[in-house]
Amino acid sequence: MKIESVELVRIAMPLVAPFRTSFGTQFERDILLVHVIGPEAEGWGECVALADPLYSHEYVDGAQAIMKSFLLPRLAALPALSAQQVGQVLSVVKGNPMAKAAIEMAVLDAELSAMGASLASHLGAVRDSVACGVSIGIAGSIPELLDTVAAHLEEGYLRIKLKIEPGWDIEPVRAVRERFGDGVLLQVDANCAYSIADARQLARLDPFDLLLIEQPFEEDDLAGHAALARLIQTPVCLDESITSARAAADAIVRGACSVVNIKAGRVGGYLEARRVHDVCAAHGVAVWCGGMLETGLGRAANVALAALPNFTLPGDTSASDRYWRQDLTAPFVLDGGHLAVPQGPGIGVRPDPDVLAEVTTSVEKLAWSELG
Ligand code: OSB
Ligand code: MG
Repeated sequence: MKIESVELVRIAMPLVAPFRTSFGTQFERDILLVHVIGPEAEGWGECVALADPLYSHEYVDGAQAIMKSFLLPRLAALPALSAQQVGQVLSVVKGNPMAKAAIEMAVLDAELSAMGASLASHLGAVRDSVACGVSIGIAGSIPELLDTVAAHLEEGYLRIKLKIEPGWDIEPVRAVRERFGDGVLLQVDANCAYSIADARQLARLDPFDLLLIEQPFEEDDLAGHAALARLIQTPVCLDESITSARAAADAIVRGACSVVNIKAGRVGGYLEARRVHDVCAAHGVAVWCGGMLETGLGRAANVALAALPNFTLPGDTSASDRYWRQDLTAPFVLDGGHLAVPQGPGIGVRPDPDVLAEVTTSVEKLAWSELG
């Protein structure tokens, strides 16, 4: 794959509604896109780092800086580049998986586009549509939450995930169960807001037959998650803690989780995400595809990933209109609770030039020959 230049494109996209989690509220997304341009093909990557380092240590300004100073120069110095090499070459730089993942996604998109192959087929997809859930932020009140859940069930979402934190856990779950019944697939996500001292409180979720509780404790607290898993009936799922395929294997053998949320950005790319999928499958651990409030670009790649065989639970791969009034790509539309897996070359979608122009806040254009 030959590259002539790369553009680091920053966009600002207002969310249709504020999204509140235990770590903060997102009103809009400030997103870094990586656009690689070569003589035969071009490719797009979406960096999922948020504006502030609150979900993980990464943040969007830092991601742009590390790409420019350390990641892109290492790739540009190679005599030739393939997507498959990106992870290996960049592994000498510590951390920064979201920055690395965005570059790998752009190179993969360009390379597969040149070959006429879809990302889904390249990753090993076994279905042409994926089951979708929706992640619902912490609401201002229980009635407000119930209205939001009702609207999403009406739209056809197959699973509801409630964000929780101390003071907003048992009551919202109870209210949703009472109003919508036992048939609704329901799970919760704490984004690290608890500690093992809260085990008794979290055990109070047991009667509500949740699919799982996602990341109750800090990222590095595998021992705590393993202890909790022994104390409560709700299956423990990890998000923030799963930083690689090795971390997934480690968490599983230690009994820290029985379900895994896979996010390509958090593990350094879609190719490592596939390895996480494979490790979990080998251990009989179900996985589902997480989300980071992506545009249609990242969503396209997530939906391709979610089409792999061991993605047996509905993902946080919601339709475009759950996030944006106007998506950057042709919108993803829910059809019977499912999104169609893009079949075109590469990630199968392209930014709409008019929308892109409207939301772009800056473009940094770098010549490949001057980076290496
Ligand atoms: O923990 O899964 C999370 C969004 C931003 C950061 C972290 C998380 C989330 C979500 C939203 O839950 C998932 C989505 O719909 O994209
Ligand atoms: Mg999560």
